[in-house]
Order: sequence, then structure tokens, then C-alpha cells
Amino acid sequence: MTSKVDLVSVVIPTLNEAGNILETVTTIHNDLSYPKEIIVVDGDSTDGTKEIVKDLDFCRLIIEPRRGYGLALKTGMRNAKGNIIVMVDGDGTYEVRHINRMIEKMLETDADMVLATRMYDPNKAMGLMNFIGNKVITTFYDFFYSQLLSDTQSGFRAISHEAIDKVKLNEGDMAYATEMLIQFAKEGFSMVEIPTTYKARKYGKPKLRRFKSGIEIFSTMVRGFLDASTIRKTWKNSPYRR
Ligand SMILES: Nc1nc2c(ncn2[C@@H]2O[C@H](COP(=O)(O)OP(=O)(O)OP(=O)(O)O)[C@@H](O)[C@H]2O)c(=O)[nH]1
Ligand SMILES: [Mg+2]
Repeated sequence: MTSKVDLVSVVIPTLNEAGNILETVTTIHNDLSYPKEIIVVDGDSTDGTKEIVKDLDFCRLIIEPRRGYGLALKTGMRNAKGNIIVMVDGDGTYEVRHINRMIEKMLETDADMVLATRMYDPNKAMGLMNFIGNKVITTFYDFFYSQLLSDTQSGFRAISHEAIDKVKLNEGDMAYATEMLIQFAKEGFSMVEIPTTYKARKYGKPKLRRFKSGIEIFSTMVRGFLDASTIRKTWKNSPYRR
């Protein structure tokens, strides 16, 4: 439950995002209308990302040299002081101006998490392979965990700090995002979506290794489901029943 905003901590993992990070953080700094802190968790980039962030007085830079998207987010969240945490990529693909709307939705619905879904994006900027992979994963997730989400692979989320502190997350890489949704479903934490727009990456390379991540995500979903009380827990709290 999130009924007020004390501070919003925006946590941004970066690995070689020198062409994208400045626009991302300055847009958040100028546009986000709630009290905020911006935390960039950099994986010891070699392209100048760290140097760009270090020079900005409105950003905190944390170096997390261990590899992994999930590990970077965990480190950022451990250092976050806000009662709401926003996670978003530093690659310029998400519309960070929508953070305000996500927080408004969170307050309006008392949700524990608001996800920005790219499935209604008029630009259709998601690549075909990512779209198909996402659809398959999301269909499995919704079915096995009794949920109604449309974009489980969205890395753009506003999350109650109190709620995320209550779940244990072990995945260190891309499967971290799915593991979070599994644990939230099991705990009965409410998750809602708002539509967002999406852009293709302008600079730098994707770090997603589709095949490896796909296997890790499916294995996380199956392991989570094999926990004997999953259906009882997730169905009890399912949005189908609200
Ligand atoms: N600190 C840190 N950040 C990472 C690591 N891997 C990925 N990131 C960052 O996490 C975010 C998500 O990774 P992306 O490469 O954009 O993955 P993606 O969104 O599936 O791929 P695109 O379609 O290219 O956007 C980006 O901001 C990356 O720079 C890592 O090992 N350490
Ligand atoms: Mg990305």
C-alpha cells in the first residue's frame, strides 16, 4: 500500500550508456515533480558513463563492478532512501516523463507496484523477437501466477520500498525482474499497469542475451511454481477475484 510520497528514489542501472545517460537523468531531474533522488548504479563502464554522472550534482553514482542487471538494481535499492523506488533503464528507451503518471496511479490505486507497459505503444518500437519472447513469458506468468499483466519484461516500475524489502530476490541478471513479479504475486502485493511509449535504442549495444535470459526466466518461473503453496497463495490474492 502506498498512500503518500515522502521521497522517490529513481534507480538506474548502466553499463556503457555514455550516449544515453545524460538525457535520461536530466529529463528526470527537470520533469519529475515529487521530491526525488537519482541513483545511477554503474557496472564500471569503460565508455565515459561514470565520468558524465560524476559531474552532475543532482545524481548519486554507485559503482557495482559485479556483472548483472539484477545485482545492479539490488545495490541501488539497498542505497535508496525513498518510500517509493522507481527502476528504469539508462538507455533512453523508456519515456521517463511518465514517472509522474506512475506515481499518481500508485497513489490513486494504493498499489504496491505500477508497471509501465509497452504493449499499447503506438510506435511499436519493440523488436519482433523481444515482442514474441515477452508475450510467451507473460502468458505463462499470468497463467501460472493468476495475474493480468501485459508486459512482465518491462524494466520501468514504481515500487513500494516497504513491499520490496519484504521479498527475497536471488536472481542477479535479467530474470530478477520476473522473480520480483513472482514474489509479489505470492505475497498478494497489488500490481497495476499504465501504458507507456517506447523508443528503440539510439546509442550503444543491448546487454540482453536473449537465449540465456529466456532460459533463466523460464527456469525462475518453473522453480517458483513448484513451491507447493503457489497456486493457493496467488489465486487467493489474484486480481481475477477482486
Ligand atoms: N550496472 C549494470 N547495468 C547493466 C548491466 N547489464 C545491463 N545493464 C543496464 O541495464 C539496463 C537494461 O539493459 P539493456 O541492455 O537496455 O537491455 P534491454 O532493455 O533488454 O535491451 P535494449 O532493447 O537494447 O534496450 C541498461 O540501462 C543497461 O545499461 C550490468 O551488468 N551492470
Ligand atoms: Mg533497454
